[in-house]
Amino acid sequence: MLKLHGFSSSNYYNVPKLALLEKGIPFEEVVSYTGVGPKYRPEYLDKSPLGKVPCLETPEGYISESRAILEYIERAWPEPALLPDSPFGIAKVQELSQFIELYFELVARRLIPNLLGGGEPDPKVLREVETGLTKAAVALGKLSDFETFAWGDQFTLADIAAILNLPVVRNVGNRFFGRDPLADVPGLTDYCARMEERPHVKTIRADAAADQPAFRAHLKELYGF
Ligand SMILES: N[C@@H](CCC(=O)N[C@@H](CS)C(=O)NCC(=O)O)C(=O)O
Repeated sequence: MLKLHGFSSSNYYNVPKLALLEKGIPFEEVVSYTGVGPKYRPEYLDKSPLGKVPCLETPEGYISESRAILEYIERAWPEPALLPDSPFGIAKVQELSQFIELYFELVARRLIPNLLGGGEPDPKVLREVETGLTKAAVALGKLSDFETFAWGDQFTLADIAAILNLPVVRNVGNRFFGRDPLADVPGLTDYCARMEERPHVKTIRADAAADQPAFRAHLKELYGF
């Protein structure tokens, strides 16, 4: 059986986890927290070379990087499809997924240590993050109207990217800028509310909440916060 290594509080871990749940593929979860290095679980580096989660253990070996894992899952279990069937549709779903990761997740991520550790961010970083997220929020409306799904008429990898990454952006914005950077994206708030009703999204949220005490204890032990 496939084994997914990582932890349920991680948005990146939840990307392949939600894909596996949506496709109904059986898998086992192996809890593995971050901070891997010479002093903490160095053996995990043989599975995921930078110690990042997620990592998927397959009968043929380990795969790190959520995008590569999604590619493997989609090719190995094409049905139910999480990509449209036209080349253009596939490209548009990948475009939106990549847009969300590069211009929202990776920008907001710069403040995650502050979000987790409680310290105040460097004002320069704060300004850069706010500028980047504000610009991306305006552009997002050009890639999706969020009328039904993120792209097209079916649930796709773009929905997975949106559902799992955009809440991080909202948390960072609300905490550090005192506002939701996504509040004015047309259709997005209703879309997010609809997506939260999906049974597997509920599972993801419940598992993330259940993981919080252990993840917090891990952070305290490893980094002291
Ligand atoms: N590009 C990677 C990013 C994964 C990632 O950054 N995961 C975080 C947890 S949410 C992590 O493992 N951080 C630990 C580290 O960077 O050392 C992917 O798509 O899988």
